[in-house]
Amino acid sequence: MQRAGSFFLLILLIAGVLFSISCNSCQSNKNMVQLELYRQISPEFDADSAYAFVAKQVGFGPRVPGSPAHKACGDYLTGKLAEFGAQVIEQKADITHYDGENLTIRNIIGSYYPEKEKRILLFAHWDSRPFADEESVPDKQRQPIAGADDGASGVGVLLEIARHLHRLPVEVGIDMIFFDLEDWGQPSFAADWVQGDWWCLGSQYWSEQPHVAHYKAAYGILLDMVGAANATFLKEGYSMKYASEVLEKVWGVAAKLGYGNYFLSKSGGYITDDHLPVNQHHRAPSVNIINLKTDTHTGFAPHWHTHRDDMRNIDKGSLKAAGQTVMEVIYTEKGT
Ligand code: AHN
Ligand code: ZN
Repeated sequence: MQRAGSFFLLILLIAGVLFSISCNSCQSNKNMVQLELYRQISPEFDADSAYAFVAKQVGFGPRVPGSPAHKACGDYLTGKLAEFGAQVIEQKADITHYDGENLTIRNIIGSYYPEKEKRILLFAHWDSRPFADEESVPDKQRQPIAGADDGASGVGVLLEIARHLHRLPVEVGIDMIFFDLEDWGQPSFAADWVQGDWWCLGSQYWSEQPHVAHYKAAYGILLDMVGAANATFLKEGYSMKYASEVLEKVWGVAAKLGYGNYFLSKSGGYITDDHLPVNQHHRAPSVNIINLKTDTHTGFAPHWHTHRDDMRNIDKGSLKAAGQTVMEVIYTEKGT
């Protein structure tokens, strides 16, 4: 019986349609297998639209904090969130970096139904790395990257979700945060290593000083590097440690939608990323949807922190899998 059930499932998966097998009557009647189609609740995530939002960001040039491209892209993102009906708050803070450089953090926050108590936090980083330290040639290592996957992809998916939130409401409050200064961690070629947590400066700041006093969300979802072809979203370590229920919920929804080939039931390493301070400061138990690899020396895709992280690496199938899954999660969430 089980073999027959698996056989059916395999065939149907190949057809690209997800079925759930209701097998209550299997024991009494060997030939009775009921197949039930999972009906998607959320509106159709448009991967072409998400792709265009990624391309638009990359078109500004590297979004290195302090640069004109960074300023222009930040203005674009605040404008889009406002256009899509969010209440926009910009959080700015001056910090001094490991190299003594003074930088201003610009976190961009878009809120839907700010009056609602039950909230879901969706986040990504919008800055791009000032270095390509995974390049082998020293000259190339000192140039900023385009950051199509690393940065722009997560923000592009969230903008597409914002576009839908404007048209069709959800039952819960949503906060989208585009964090700044995630990716200015010390480069591998740094001569003197300065002790400190130099990654995720925007999310560290917000986690300590949230835009709303005592902010808490029911849960949070980070999208980091969700744009490359054949992305594999492994179960990242801190996500399992701090937010295992959220992780099972999100991965379960992905499986029901037929994206089990992206959201794998396999654990990945612990990644210092924007969800870490959010979890540590108890702002929301948060998971990281991030493309992790087991066959590269970095643990990330081969284009990570190189000049190959440009639009050639962006794949609509991966954007769709990540985007539709997150949309289904929020559109099926009940308000209390
Ligand atoms: C570390 O490599 C320590 N963190 C990776 C976080 C990251 C960088 N995500 C994107 N770029
Ligand atoms: Zn990065």
